[in-house]
Amino acid sequence: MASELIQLVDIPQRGDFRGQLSVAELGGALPFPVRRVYWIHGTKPGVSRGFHAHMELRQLCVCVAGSVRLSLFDGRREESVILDSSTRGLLIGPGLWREMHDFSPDCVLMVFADAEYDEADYIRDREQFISHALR
Ligand code: T46
Repeated sequence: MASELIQLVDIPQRGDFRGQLSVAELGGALPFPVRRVYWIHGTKPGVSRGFHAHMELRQLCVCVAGSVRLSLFDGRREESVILDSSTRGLLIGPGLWREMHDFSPDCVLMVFADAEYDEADYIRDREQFISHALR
């Protein structure tokens, strides 16, 4: 599935008779050098996360176990996608409000980011984000 907001990239697969092996390599699935990797797991039932945008950060989100619904909003349009495969990742560029919903109990969402953690890069107020996005 492709749209302006939802950018999915295929993760190269190197599995064989022993099982699966997925590779996220610069110049392949990763269009940016990775400076940080984090993963979200053990999410409590009914909990949603995100509710912010980034001013500069670029990320690739890969759901390596279970499933999660990710929605993106650019200030005008909102689209969502279910991530439930370690063979595809969602690229999230700057200037997009993101929310994560419907985590399965076994969900492990791995995120590759192009910068270290910086709280100053976050916009956590939705109205402020909309003003920023529609400037
Ligand atoms: C994003 C979505 C997809 C750190 O100290 N270092 C880190 O690298 C991260 C990611 C978070 N934190 C701290 C900041 C908060 O005190 O961990 C706490 C939880 O972070 P937050 O509430 O921002 O988590 P999510 O799941 O709402 O959002 C995260 C990322 O922060 C964000 O960049 O795009 O996942």
